[in-house]
Amino acid sequence: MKHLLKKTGRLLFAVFVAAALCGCGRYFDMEGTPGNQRADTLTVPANEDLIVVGVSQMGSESVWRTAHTNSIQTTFTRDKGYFLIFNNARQKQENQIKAVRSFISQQVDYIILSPITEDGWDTVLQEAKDAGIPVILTDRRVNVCDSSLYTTWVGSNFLEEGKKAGVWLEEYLQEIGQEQKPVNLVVLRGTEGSTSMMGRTAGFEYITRHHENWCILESVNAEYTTAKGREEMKKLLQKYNDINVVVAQNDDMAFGALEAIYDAGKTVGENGDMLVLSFDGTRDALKMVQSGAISVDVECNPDQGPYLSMIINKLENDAAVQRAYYVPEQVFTTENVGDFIEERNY
Ligand code: GYE
Repeated sequence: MKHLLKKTGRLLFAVFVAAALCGCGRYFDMEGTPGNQRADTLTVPANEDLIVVGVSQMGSESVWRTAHTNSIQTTFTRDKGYFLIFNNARQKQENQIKAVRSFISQQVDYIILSPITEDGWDTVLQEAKDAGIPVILTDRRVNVCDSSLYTTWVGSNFLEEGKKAGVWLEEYLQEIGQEQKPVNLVVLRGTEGSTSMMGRTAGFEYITRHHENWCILESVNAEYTTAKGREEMKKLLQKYNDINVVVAQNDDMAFGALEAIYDAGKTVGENGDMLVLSFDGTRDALKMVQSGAISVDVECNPDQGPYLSMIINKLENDAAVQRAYYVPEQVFTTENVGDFIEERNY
C-alpha cells in the first residue's frame, strides 16, 4: 500500500527531528480530533498500518458544515484504518493554508481540503504537489492555474441547485395563476467568492432572466450565518416594503431572515406577505417546510466522507479516479417533506 512508503519516511523524519530537538518528544504541534484524542505530536503508532489523512475544514458557520465535518470525522477513524488530523480554520483562509503546510511538514499520506473561497491556493497546493501528497477537494472548489494541483473533488452541482430553486418558483407562480404578475425578490448570498454561492447565484439568475416580471431588488452577502441573515434581512425590510420572495442561499440565513421578518410584523408562506426559498435541507429547516414557513428547500448533501474514503482507497491501489464526484440531492417541498424528515439526522 502506497502509504507504507510514506510511513517509513515519516518515522525516519520524526526520529531525525526528535534527535535535533534533543529528543524532547514534541515533533509537531497539531490540533487533534476527538476520535484520535488531542495529537500534540504526530504519534502514528508504529505497529498500526494507518493511512494518515490531514483535513482542513473551513469552519463551523452552519448546521450543514457541522454535518459535513461529522461525515468526515466518522469516516476517517482508526478502526477503519485511518489516522485523522483535523483542523478547523474558523473561516480564515490563512488558517487553512497554515494547516496544509503543517500536514506537508508531517508528511501525511493525503490532504483533504474544503476551501472557504476559490482563489489564493496555487502556492500552497504546489507545495503539496512538490511533496508528493495528493490533495482531494470537498464541498467547494479552487481556482488554480494548474488543475493537476488537486487530484479530484467531491460536492454538489451548485448551478443546478440554483436552477432548481428558480424552477420551483416558476412552477409555483404558474400553479397560483400569477406567472405574469410582478415579483420582487431579495437574495441573501453565502460567503463571497465561494463555489456554492457563485453556483447558486448563477443558477437562480439563469431562471430569473427568463422572466421580465421578476425583479431582484437587491442581493446581499449574509455569509451563510443566521446572525448575518437576520441583520441583512432587517435592513432589506427597512428599505423595501414590497418584497415578495426571499432567496436565502442556506438554511442558517433563512432562519435569521425569518426572525427579522416576524420582528417586522410580516408573515411568510402561501398566504403570507412573502415566500422564503432556502438551500441545504437541514432537519430544522425541513420542519419549517412542513409548516409552510419555508416554501422550498433545495437539498445540499453534506455526507461526503464515504466518497472521500472511496477515493483514497482507489488511490491506495493505483486505481483511476474521476475528476469530480457529485453527491445525490433533491428538492423538498410541503408536498414531499413528510417522507424524508424523520430520516434527516442533521
Ligand atoms: O450551503 C452552507 C455552508 O458550501 C455547500 O456552506 C456549502 C455551503 C452550505 O456554510 O450551509
